[in-house]
Amino acid sequence: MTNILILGGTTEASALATAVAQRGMRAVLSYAGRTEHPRAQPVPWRIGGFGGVEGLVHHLRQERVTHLVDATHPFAATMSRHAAQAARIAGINHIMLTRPPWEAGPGDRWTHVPDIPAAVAALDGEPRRVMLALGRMHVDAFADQPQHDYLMRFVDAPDIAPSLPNHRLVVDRGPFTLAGDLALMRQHRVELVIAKNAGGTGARAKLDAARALGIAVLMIDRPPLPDAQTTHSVTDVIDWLDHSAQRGV
Ligand code: 3Y8
Ligand code: NAP
Repeated sequence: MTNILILGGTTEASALATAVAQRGMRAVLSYAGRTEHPRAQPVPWRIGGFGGVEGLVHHLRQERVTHLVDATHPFAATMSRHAAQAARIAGINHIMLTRPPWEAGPGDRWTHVPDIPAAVAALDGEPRRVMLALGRMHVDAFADQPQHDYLMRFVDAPDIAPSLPNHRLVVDRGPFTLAGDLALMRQHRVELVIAKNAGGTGARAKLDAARALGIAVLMIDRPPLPDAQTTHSVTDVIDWLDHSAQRGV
């Protein structure tokens, strides 16, 4: 009996949950619990960490999970590493559903940096109006560059105000639209956008808006992901589920 655990938190994870629900397959979608009101799903969902690799192995065995689909965000590198390790230890089927990295096109003014610290270092120099579209978890790193005027976007209102002296905060959850991000960037006279190379469609709008407005982008490249079976397509995951279920594994 196929029993799927989807590690979620992305547009693709939600699309997969819809596809498996439509086929009447047994699945649970898992959130870390980073946001106050995560999107409801058409399959049962759970919220909270597992307690490292050991905790995840225990969960997989206790819940008799047969297929682990890691559909987390490309920057959720710890979760992805744990998922690959735990699936191997528990001896269950495992696949990663990711999205291709964004690539600069005509008119894009991108500078690639390898990680968050490099993005912070790249902000040395004169004050600028910077859109920090990285969410809440990495904002404190930018305290080393207090001279800029930051526009930040969080999913939830923070309990305590961010420590950056000159900042404005927008509370909004994606997926975002080109019209919305054009208006936001014009309103705040954004001069530079800092983004993670998340890929996918939900966070793309700010890049299309930056291109239209001729604004430079500091693009943070993805952390390395485990060497595991990977696909970019929900349909491929469904085929993988059907195929391995037929093989009775
Ligand atoms: C809790 C689940 C869906 C999934 C929607 C996608 C698209 C909209 C765009 C910007 C960039 C950012 C951030 C972003 C996007 C989708 C997707 C995506 C980026 C929710 C969600 C959870 C999270 C966690 C949250 C992080 C933050 C990152 C905001 C739900 C809405 C910046 C990533 O406040 C916090 O602590 C937020 C933390 C991790 C990164 C960070 O470092 O702050 N996502 N985002 C998941 C969990 O608990 O397991 O609440 O419904 C999901 C989505 N956010 O089904 O509709 O697929 O990527 N999420 C980035 O890409 O840079 C916003 O503002 O332009
Ligand atoms: P992370 O740093 O890779 O993971 C840190 C710990 O959070 C994990 O070890 C695990 O705790 C717990 N965790 C992460 N994802 C989980 C999930 N889906 N279900 C249950 N526990 C989870 O992860 P992150 O970058 O904080 O991302 C957390 C969530 O936000 C993920 O669902 C991810 O898809 C979503 N998200 C993240 C980003 C981003 O920019 N990082 C963007 C959009 C969405 P234990 O060790 O206790 O098991």
